[in-house]
Amino acid sequence: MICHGDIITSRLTLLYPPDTYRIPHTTYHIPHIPHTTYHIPRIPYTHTVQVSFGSGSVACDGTGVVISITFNSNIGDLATMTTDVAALTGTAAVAEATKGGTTQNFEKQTLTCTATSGTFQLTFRGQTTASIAYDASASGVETALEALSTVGDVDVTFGAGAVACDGTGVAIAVTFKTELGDVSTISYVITALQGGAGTITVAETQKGDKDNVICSEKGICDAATGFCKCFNGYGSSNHDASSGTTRDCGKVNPMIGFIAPELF
Ligand SMILES: [Ca+2]
Ligand SMILES: [Ca+2]
Repeated sequence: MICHGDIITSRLTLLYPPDTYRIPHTTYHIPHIPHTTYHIPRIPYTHTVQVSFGSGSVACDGTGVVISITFNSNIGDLATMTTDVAALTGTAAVAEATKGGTTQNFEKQTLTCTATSGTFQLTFRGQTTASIAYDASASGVETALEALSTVGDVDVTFGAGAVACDGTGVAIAVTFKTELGDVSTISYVITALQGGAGTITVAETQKGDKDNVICSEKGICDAATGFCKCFNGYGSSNHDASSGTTRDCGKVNPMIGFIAPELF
């Protein structure tokens, strides 16, 4: 069993970019898959960090060096590190610079349409919608966007009212549910909007920061089908940690099985 051998060789620490995984003394299933694509589930107390100095190239000096430590693979608000300076001529202090978060966000863009007649079009990633009436419903705008080959699933809501545009401006919130990460900004065509006098503005109200990686790093992409073959414990998601139809291995399912005792 190839995977079995890897674990023995690496003495409980598996190196696989971009993270280092350390297997704890607990029960996890090791998938039986080829060495070159071996991966194991992300485990809460797995650690890799990035370290940088605020200045210079040494960790300490007579005036104080800021050592920034970013926890790349630990999720959430972590306990503050402690220091042992018994063997140091000097002092060390620790402060939390940025609190770790547990959620990632879909991109949300808000268009404000001000017009009382005519039509407009929206463009995303080079594809442009059919004409959308100034008084289209939220579902009408959503359907127009989802007809684009560059858009999978978006949610569209209005800040007020039931029409896309009015004389004082309607906020049209577009949330990208399948285009992950920081996506490009929607642009628009307004030459037919209120005889060219209508306006649309666009603002990114939530930058998307959901990861967009092959099979959520929890499976193998089958190039022939374009679908993921997920490791045990992972399945299809809705891109938001719940069950869905996207075969991306982004849903955590109950773990089954255990590591053979001889591995420890
Ligand atoms: Ca939708
Ligand atoms: Ca963006």
